[in-house]
This record gives sequence, C-alpha cells and structure tokens, in this order.
Amino acid sequence: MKRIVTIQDISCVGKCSLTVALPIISAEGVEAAIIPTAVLSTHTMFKNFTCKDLDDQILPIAEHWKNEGITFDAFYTGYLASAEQIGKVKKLIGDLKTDGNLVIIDPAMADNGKLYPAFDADFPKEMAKLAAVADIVLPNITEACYLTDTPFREEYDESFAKDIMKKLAAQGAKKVVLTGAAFDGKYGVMLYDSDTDEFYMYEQEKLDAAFHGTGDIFSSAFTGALVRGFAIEKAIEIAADYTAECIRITKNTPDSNWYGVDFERAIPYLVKKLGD
Ligand code: PXL
Repeated sequence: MKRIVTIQDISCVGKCSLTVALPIISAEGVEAAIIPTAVLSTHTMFKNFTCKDLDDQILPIAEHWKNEGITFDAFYTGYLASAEQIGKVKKLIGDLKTDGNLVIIDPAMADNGKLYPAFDADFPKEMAKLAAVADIVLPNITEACYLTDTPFREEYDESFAKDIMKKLAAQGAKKVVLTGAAFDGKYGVMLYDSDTDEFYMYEQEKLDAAFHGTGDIFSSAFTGALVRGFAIEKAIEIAADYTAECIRITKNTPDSNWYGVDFERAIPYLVKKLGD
C-alpha cells in the first residue's frame, strides 16, 4: 500500500486539516501517516481558540522514522502554525525524502485577499521557501499572490492567473495547481507544468456558496488520488468534483454547520469516482 505523510495541525473541531486529510486519504485506499504540528481547540475562524504548538516533536519524530527505515511515497503539508515551524518541516522533508517521493505543499494561509488571523506579514515569505521545494504547490489565488509578492486582485483575467503560476514555478515549484481560478466567466482548477511549459484547466460549475475547509478537502483528495496512481489531470478532476459534491450536499442540508462541509456524506461519491 502506498503511504503519505501529511503534516498539518489538528483543529479538534472544524472539519479541516488533519480531521479531513485522514479520512479522505484512507477512503482513497492510501495509508495516511501524520505529523500533528499543533493542536487547536477549533480552526482559527472561531474566536478565542486555544493552540498548543508541537514544534519540538517534528524533528524527533523524523529521526525515529529514519532509524526505523520508514519511508513515504509523498509528503503533503497543509496549515502550519508558525514561520519557525515551516523551517522544521522543510528540514524534515530534506531528511526523509528519497528520489521519486512527491512533495506536495498546500500553502494554507490565506483566502479572499487576507491572511488567516494567526499569521503576520512575514509568514508568506517562509511559506514561499517551502513552496520552492514542492513538486506540486496548491494555492488559491490569494495564496498565490502572497507567495509571489503580487498585489491581490478581486477580479483578474487569464493572463494574470498564468503569470502568477509561472512566477511560482520560477521560485522553484515544478507544478502549480491553482484552485478556485475564476476569470472570463470560467471557473475551475488550473495546472501549470514547468517541465512542458503547458497549462491545463479543469472547468467546473461555479457554486453559489463558500465554505471553510474546502481547500483542505481538495488537497487531501488530490494527493490521495495522485499517490494511488492517477494522472495529475485526473487527480484534479476527482478532487474538484468531490469538493463540489461536498458543497452541494452541505448547501442542501438544513442543519449543516457554518464551520465546515459535510465531506463525510460525500465519501461514497469519492470512492465511486476512484473506481470509474
Ligand atoms: O482550512 C485551513 C485551516 C487549517 N487549520 C487551521 C485553520 C485553517 C483556516 O483557517 O485556521 C487551524
């Protein structure tokens, strides 16, 4: 069985980061090892959340795994709690990665033109260093702007999206997958491959709803599908369709929560899609 290590926080309530990565990757038939980088009572869209940084555990865990000869097919990072933590995660990947392992970085730090509440203006600079070692980086448009020091625009056109993806690749990432790409009446996920200098777009219907945690759901489903052996375009399709199905189900559920989507009820859809 293929094995991913996913490195991100545990938000005890919030349907994001590890509480979605674990069930989704497992449902895709891939082993999910984890490094919880911090424990938060909730994600940071709640007020008064608690946060215990587990920074001091990252490198000892890596060393133990190295001594045990434990290896991974992919390293997949998400929300990281501090700039210092990013440096440790980068070191861990450098210490454990061997040829052929994939490094997938979701720079989960911002949305709608703004950084998440726990981060200051220096955080994106550190995240950009991690994104530079990625085989695949998975930003939304806000994150792509922060990573490349580009002023955020609410409205943009195709050439802006393409330029920003090329900039990210010039900083080191081999492939860029831009989520929530929206321009010229189109909506979907875009891919730029710096090896071939080619773009690809998977178009979707734009759903009239925005929920928290959908970026983590996309990234987890994408990473699991890719490691299962699907081509990158197909992994994008699987993850984008699954995320859209999660949103559709949640919109149609009267007792849904504001803080996340009902991804659990769409897991049969995901599993079926993998078999299609
Ligand atoms: O969904 C990204 C995410 C993950 N983890 C924590 C967060 C967020 C977004 O706000 O606060 C703790």
